[in-house]
Amino acid sequence: MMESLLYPCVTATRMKLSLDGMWKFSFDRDKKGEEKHWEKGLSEYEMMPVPGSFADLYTDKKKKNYCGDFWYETDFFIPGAPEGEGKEKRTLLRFGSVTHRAAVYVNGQKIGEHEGGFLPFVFDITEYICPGVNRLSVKANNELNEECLPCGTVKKNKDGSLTAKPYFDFFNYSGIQRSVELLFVPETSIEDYSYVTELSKGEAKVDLEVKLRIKEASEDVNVSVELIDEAGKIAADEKLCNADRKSLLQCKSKAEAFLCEGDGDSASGCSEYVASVLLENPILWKVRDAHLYDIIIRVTDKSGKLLDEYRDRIGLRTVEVKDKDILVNGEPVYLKGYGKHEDFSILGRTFNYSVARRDFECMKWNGANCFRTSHYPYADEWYRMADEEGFLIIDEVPAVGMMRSTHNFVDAGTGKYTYFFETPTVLKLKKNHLQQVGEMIARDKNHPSVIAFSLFNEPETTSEYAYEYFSEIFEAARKLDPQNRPLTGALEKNSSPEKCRCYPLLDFICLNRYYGWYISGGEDFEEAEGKFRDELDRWKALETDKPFVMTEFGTDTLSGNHSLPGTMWSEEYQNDYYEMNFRVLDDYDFIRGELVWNFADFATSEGIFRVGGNKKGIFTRDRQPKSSAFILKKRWEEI
Ligand code: EVA
Repeated sequence: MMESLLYPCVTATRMKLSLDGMWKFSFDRDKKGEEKHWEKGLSEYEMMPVPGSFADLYTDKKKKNYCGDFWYETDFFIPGAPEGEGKEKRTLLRFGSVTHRAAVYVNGQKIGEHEGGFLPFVFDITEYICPGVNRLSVKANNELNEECLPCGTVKKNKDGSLTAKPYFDFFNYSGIQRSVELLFVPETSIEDYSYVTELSKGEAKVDLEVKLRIKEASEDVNVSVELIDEAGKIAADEKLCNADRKSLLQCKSKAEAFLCEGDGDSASGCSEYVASVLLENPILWKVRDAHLYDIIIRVTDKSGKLLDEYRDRIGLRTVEVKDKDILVNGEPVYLKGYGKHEDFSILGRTFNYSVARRDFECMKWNGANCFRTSHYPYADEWYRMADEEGFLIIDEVPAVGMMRSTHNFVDAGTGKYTYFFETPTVLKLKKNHLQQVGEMIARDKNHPSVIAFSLFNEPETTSEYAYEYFSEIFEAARKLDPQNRPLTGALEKNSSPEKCRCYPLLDFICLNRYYGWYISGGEDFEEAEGKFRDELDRWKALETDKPFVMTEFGTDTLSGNHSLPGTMWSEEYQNDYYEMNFRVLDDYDFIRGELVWNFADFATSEGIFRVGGNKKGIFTRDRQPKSSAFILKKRWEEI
């Protein structure tokens, strides 16, 4: 059974302990670590920060670009529980992410594996630990292939070493890049919860569902939920319902409600509790005007003894796509903002509160309201911050590189076809893709900031094979989100209105287009506008009745490089490019958003197309504005 992906919290019944710090670290160049029993203790090692991306900490190029197996190790201390206490707690080990895959050992015993480098995983280690010092070892691997996300390949060098060859345009940062925690949770515990908001005049109906893990199937428990508003008041009176599901649904209780048992799977010791809560004059979560409620879920036994308590923050809002609009709380919203990366100098992809805080500050400064987590789910904290700030997120699974090319950003416009979805590897790839869609939605479903899930970036969508592949992915995803959010994916230039087979699967259509950069750039810039208009006219002619969002458009720009007239790589050229692109977008009413590429300059593999990384940032890598930031500010403050 998959352990709960709920964000860790400390409450009356739950504790957590951070394992972040300096861990032992060793590259395993010959992949002999297991044979040599490194899980029983590393004999040779250096120290490495956790969380951290190892690449940019090194001065040695072989180490920076290391590809293969590598090991981490740390010790943690478990205090002996006083008699009678702690015995009924389970100890869970949670990794925010390990890129791209991990095998985990506690005290030399393997406790599990996880595939995918951008989502959390949790193991129950209760049976593997003892009071006193315990050893935790992780064998990680950062190789790329076509069966796992994100896609790529590896090159074997003469000396036997490997070099990652991504089919994507960002550096293959790796390591234990997010926090590691021990969680102490009760035996009978809250596994998961979800909520769906429906709005009608002056009222919000909130349908709650709580999943419990019950220690003994026969255990009789009560589940209650309390919503607390920003003033610290319980948002409405209490009303209990302790009937079966039918009478429960008729029972419209107020903000503090007892949840009643639904169709749980008691065989697995898991049961579901549901309730409908009716709030009068709810304070809604709005775009850039966030209001949150604290939610406290409690499980008690029949005598009233508290068994488990979980706390979180939720926002009441609805999202839907209707006609050509994206509606939040029934009102059309125009998405303004960025495709981003988790990327910063030295830190690589490590989550850092200060960097994230600065990013929100910059985005707010120039009037943005949205970002796409291109090209992978970000650390939990990004979403929590966006919830507080009223930002909208298009949450993307790491399905990037589904075109066999290490320069796909260039090949995207050429009509090149690589038979990606006609290869036997797609069966395993699909399994991994489905798993990561499942984990992403399980993790992120309760964030009001998340308004859509993006299930791919720039795959080859022109074949029947691609259609079959993605039909399954979309069908599966539609069953997973209790809030039934819009699903989308970002299409590259080869996915033209005539050739793309997959756009009908999307609730709104996301386009990545570089007219004036990869297409008709430089001396040919004058032709770019006409070509861009021509394509949008052809989309319009399809009468899809769906909103479109530009999810990428931009130019590489070296900060401080000036030229009059604007020439490629200069700040003036970036300004000319955006002015032209905006002129075009403003003429098409089905465009419901513009997310420019990229928020900031970011690291990539080395190459003749990249000068110290991708320079399409509106901000430099250290988050200072290029001059186009002011153009966006002016525009977005007016829209
Ligand atoms: C670019 N183009 O060329 C971007 C890439 C991005 O960084 C794309 O989706 O089409 C990709 O990852 O700058």
